[in-house]
Amino acid sequence: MLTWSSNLQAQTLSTTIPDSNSWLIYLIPLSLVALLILFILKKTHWKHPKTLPPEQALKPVIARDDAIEAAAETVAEPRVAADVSEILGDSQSSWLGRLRDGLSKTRSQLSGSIGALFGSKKVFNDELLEELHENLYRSDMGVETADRMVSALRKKFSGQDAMPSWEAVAQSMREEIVGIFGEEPAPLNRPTKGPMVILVVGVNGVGKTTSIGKLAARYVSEGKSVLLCAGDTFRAAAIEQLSVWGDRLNVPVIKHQQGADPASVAFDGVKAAKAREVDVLLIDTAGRLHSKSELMDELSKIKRVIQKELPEAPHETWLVIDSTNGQNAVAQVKAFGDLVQLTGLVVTKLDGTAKGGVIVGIHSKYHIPIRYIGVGEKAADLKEFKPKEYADSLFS
Ligand SMILES: Nc1nc2c(ncn2[C@@H]2O[C@H](COP(=O)(O)OP(=O)(O)OP(=O)(O)O)[C@@H](O)[C@H]2O)c(=O)[nH]1
Ligand SMILES: [Mg+2]
Repeated sequence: MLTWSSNLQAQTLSTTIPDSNSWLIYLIPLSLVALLILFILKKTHWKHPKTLPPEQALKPVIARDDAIEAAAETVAEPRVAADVSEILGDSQSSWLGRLRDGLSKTRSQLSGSIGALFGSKKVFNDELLEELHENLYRSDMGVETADRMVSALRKKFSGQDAMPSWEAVAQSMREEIVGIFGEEPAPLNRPTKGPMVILVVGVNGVGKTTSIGKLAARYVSEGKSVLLCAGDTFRAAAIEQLSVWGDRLNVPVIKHQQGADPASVAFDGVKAAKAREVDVLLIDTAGRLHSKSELMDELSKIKRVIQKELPEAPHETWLVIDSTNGQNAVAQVKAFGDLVQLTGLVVTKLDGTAKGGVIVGIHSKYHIPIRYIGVGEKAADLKEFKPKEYADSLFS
């Protein structure tokens, strides 16, 4: 009876459940189809965030943290990043043209006057060198630099029978200038991980905010993700000015209301930069002519507060100076340098002065690297400082 019923059960089972081999027949093609679907999805939808097209990569990330959410509310609406190449639209050759045009006043002060001097004199003597010294000095190169250049020329050309050609003298001065700066620019203090934080300081009207906008354009064009921080809360117009750059470049801007504590805006900026994993954070600051103690307090508070979020920040602190301010700009380097540790200078408005030699004077006096120079109001008019390009544009 028992045997009969177990046989019956076995028969019933064998008719309703397929054996293990027939399951495999369905399982294998099903798995292959699933794998194929996964492969197609990965190819079409899943990309590493770093490889997103620029217009998507620059879209603000939804922040989870409360502080960042508050800041994210004020983020500018993204626009198409292709605008950046239109805004910059510069090639190396057009930059050299701009640089040459921008330095034309200083060049005529140097090459024009000194060239004419060499054309009018018949003998290479102390009198000629004195006049040459005077011309160099008038370009704001400073006494030490003028001394150095004159001694180099004296050493090279004194005692020669023939008067040296202007071309030979110009070549000598180009070499001296490149020698003062060195061939290679000082390396930037880059973070090993996380955003590079650049704090931009300077007195009012020197071109801080405009330079930040121009720098942002340049970094975006190099494929970097950028965040701007409106740390100048003194005037509503200053916040607006940075926001306009943010809109133009499709770059988010962290900002608070006018009158807010600049240190807390900077703190939100660093926090957002970390959360969004941006490459560069540029922090604008107010350009009031502070008394020294107020300036010290505000800048050191900004530094202290952002270091709570990112201990090694700011990686770079750049002082913006207006070259048309001449010796006043030199004094600003000293004043700010005494208060904050400057890691670079941005020298603006070289197009508006015959005293563009001030760059050489400042560098040989304070040995602070010149990071960027500005030769006009357009975004493409600010570029990395290269001593050879500068020297070639001055003496030609
Ligand atoms: N010609 C010329 N103008 C420049 C250059 N850089 C900046 N400017 C102009 O200088 C003016 C002041 O620039 P801002 O960027 O507002 O200066 P700021 O230092 O931020 O000023 P505050 O915020 O008031 O302290 C603007 O009209 C800029 O267009 C330059 O290299 N050449
Ligand atoms: Mg400003």
